[in-house]
Amino acid sequence: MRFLHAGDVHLGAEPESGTDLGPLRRNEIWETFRNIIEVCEREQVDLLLLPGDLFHGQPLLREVKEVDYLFRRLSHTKVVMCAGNHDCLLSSSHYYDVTFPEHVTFLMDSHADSVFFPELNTEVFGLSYETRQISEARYDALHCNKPERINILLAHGNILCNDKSIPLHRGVLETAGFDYVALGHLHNRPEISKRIVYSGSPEPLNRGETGAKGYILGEIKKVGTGPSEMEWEFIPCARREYVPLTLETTVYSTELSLCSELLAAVQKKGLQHMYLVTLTGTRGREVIWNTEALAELLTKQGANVIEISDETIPDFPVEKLRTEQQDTLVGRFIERMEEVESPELKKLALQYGLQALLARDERS
Ligand SMILES: [Mn+2]
Repeated sequence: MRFLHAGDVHLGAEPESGTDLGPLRRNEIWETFRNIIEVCEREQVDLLLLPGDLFHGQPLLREVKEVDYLFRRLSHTKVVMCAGNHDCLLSSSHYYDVTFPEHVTFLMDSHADSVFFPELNTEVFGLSYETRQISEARYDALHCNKPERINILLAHGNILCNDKSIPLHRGVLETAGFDYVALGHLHNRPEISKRIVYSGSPEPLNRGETGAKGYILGEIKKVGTGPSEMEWEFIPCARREYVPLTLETTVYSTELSLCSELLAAVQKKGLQHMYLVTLTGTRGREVIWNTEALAELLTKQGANVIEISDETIPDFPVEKLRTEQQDTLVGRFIERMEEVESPELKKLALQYGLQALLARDERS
């Protein structure tokens, strides 16, 4: 039985909203979902698992119709889905207004339910959120009592900590007899175990979601009632990633030199990605990096540099100051700082202290 697991698609979300990228990102999330459907069709995947938050919020009627249209393009794949906290089944939900085709099972009940596919010898369990916050551990009572079947659970919640979603307990899930637990809710794909898996979201939804994003493609084989054979892999599919980039500057750096260094790094990794740049190292004492102008300059050249944070420190000629200003406050300050044991602390204390003292000198 071959399956594709895609949690937290968040259709309708608009990451980077308010910028030129916003509308693009909104469309790209839809395109990625369409691609996932195409993968299922092309590879004749048996089961598509959507464990919640297919939509970012309450979907519009026309959006549910789009999803229905895409589902109808599947000639072989069975779909099992449930609603998560973002697209929870409020009584006014437009999920109720569209009848998905027969090969789609929406587990709409707010308590655990299941669907069995005899031709796949597979039973899929799950439930839907009826409200955004649920504190009841609704998955904990589940136990598979048909070990001859492939048993799968779709679960939407946080297994790492309590965040007002349905609490999930690793120990309980591990002993409940599931061959595979398809988790949704955490977008960054924390590794849990071989059979308890977060797919993460197929597109990054905010700047905290760095790195590759995609879905899980796997296969489960079961003979008899023993443990099943299973393998899966993570398939990256995001149109763009958030890529953190660190650039070390020196006293010789200029705005134009930084621009060309950053542009080269961006071109190497790919112009499509969205870059979160951190400047570290030192800078000339007279320099203040204009990070906004720098980002703008890079954007004009086709690089999506969406954030630059400046952690550089001004370069002071400490040794020179110490000998030349022995008898002044500056010299005495440098002497005293020699007593600081931690090198990190010493560096920062010197930086802030000299900045303050020398600025005072320059004013007088
Ligand atoms: Mn969620």
